[in-house]
Formats: sequence, C-alpha cells, structure tokens
Amino acid sequence: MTHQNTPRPFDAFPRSHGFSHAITRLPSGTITRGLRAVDAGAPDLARFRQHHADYVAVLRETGAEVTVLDPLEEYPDSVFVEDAALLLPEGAVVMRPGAPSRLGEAAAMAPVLEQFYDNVLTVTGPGFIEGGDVLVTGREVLVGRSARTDAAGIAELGRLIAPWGYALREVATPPDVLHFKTDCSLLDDDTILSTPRLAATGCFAGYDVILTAEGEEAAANTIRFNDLVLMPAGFPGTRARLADAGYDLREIGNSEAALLDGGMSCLSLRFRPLGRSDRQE
Ligand code: CIR
Repeated sequence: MTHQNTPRPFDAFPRSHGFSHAITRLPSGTITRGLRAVDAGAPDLARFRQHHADYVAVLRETGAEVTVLDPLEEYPDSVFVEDAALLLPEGAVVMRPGAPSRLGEAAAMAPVLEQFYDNVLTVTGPGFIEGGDVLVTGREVLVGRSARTDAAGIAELGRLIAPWGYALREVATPPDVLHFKTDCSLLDDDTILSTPRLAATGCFAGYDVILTAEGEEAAANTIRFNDLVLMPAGFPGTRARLADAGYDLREIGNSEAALLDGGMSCLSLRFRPLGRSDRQE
C-alpha cells in the first residue's frame, strides 16, 4: 500500500482505529528514573524527545488533532499517557495505575479529558487497572490481568462501561510481561498483531492474527491510527509481514522508551468522541 498524501477522513474508519484526536505528553527530565523490569541503562532525554517528536508528527500526518502536554517532572513515567485512561467514543475512564509511583498521573489526566468529554468516569478502587492492559477491538474490550491490573480493577471497569454497551472479557497477560498490549496490538477491527506466546493462550480465537517474527516480540506493540500503522524501528521480519498484509507502515525509533518497557501504544491516548449528531439523546 502506498502512502496517500490526502488522509482519509476519520469516519472512513471504524471506531476501533479511526481517531480524530490524540493526547501525548513530553518526556520529563526525570525520565531517567522511570520504572523498568530490567535495568539496561537510563534513556537519553534528547534522543527520547526526538523519537517523541517523530511520533507526534506521524500522528498528525493522518490529519488528527494531537495535544502535546507539558512534561510532569514529579512523575518519571508520565510520558506513557496510555496507562492513565481509557478513551471510548461515549466517554473517558480515568484508570487507577497499579504502580504506586504512577497513581498521581491518572489524577493529572482527568482535567485534560474534561476538555474533550462531558462524561469522565473514574476507577476509584480498591482495585487497580492500567490502560496498557486494555485492548479495544471492533467487538469487545479485552483486559489482561497483570502485575498492574487486578481482578477488582477489571470488574470496576466492566461496571463503568457496561451502560455504554461494551462487553469486557478478562484475559491473562503472559508472566513477566508488563502489559497485555506489550504483546499485542489491534491492526483493524478483526485483526491482531501478537507475539506467538500470547496468541498460544487462545485469547484471540475468532480473530485474524498476524504473529511477530521470531525473536521480534518487542515489535508486537504497534498502533493502528487511521490510515497508518506506527511500529518501532528495527524489526524487519515483522515489518515485512505487516507490509505483505497491506498495512501502510511508519517506523519510529523506540530505543529509549524500550529501556523503560514502553512502546508505540503507551505514548498516546487515541480517541474520537461521539459528536452531537452521533449521540443517543
Ligand atoms: C512502567 O513501567 O509503567 C513504564 N516504565 C512503562 C509503561 C508502558 N506503558 C504501556 O505499556 N502502556
């Protein structure tokens, strides 16, 4: 598929991947203290900023309105905005991160969401849930139980979004994997990119699945954003599989976010709120 200079309108795409807006946050100087499962060194702030700018530029290439929030020095991981909220057409839900150092990020996101949504709900606990464990497909909301997301958090999210008509299905995030979406991403309504280890659990039965190439598990976290699929640079095998399947790809440097277990999805909240004409009054 070749790149089209004039992006297709957002409503040409299903709501699972047709987005008018995205929210991002610049990496802060404290990013060097971000959480990581294995310490392979601190990220380089200048390089992280460059990758972030490249990422925002690609989102804007599709014609979407991208908000870039100021860095939050008190929260080293706050560049990973995805974990703070779940944004659906009907409303926003502020998450309750399971990492204690990240709890305040969710509260800081709430006033931002109120600028875009009339309906902003909040997971109040006692459970925990992070946005990285939530995959919204064309037919359901899949939530992976993980070290950051527990049964009570999942149950509360389910209660909050049920009135909007969403079916939530609890699945398992593989052991030693940070988030469910560390290992998978949505490519279109019915197609998932997954690592072999996650697909082997059977959680994607009934979907079309494209597997990451051998040794390229870190390529599983991509995002489908309107016409484009944003993927981390450096995974030629998976890149070839996605290109063969017809996706219009953009590769973005992810070396610094990867040092903190972050990827393409973590860096934005993507949404298309229901317009007045869409709302059921
Ligand atoms: C963390 O451990 O919370 C951050 N260093 C990385 C968060 C990545 N977010 C995501 O996968 N949605």
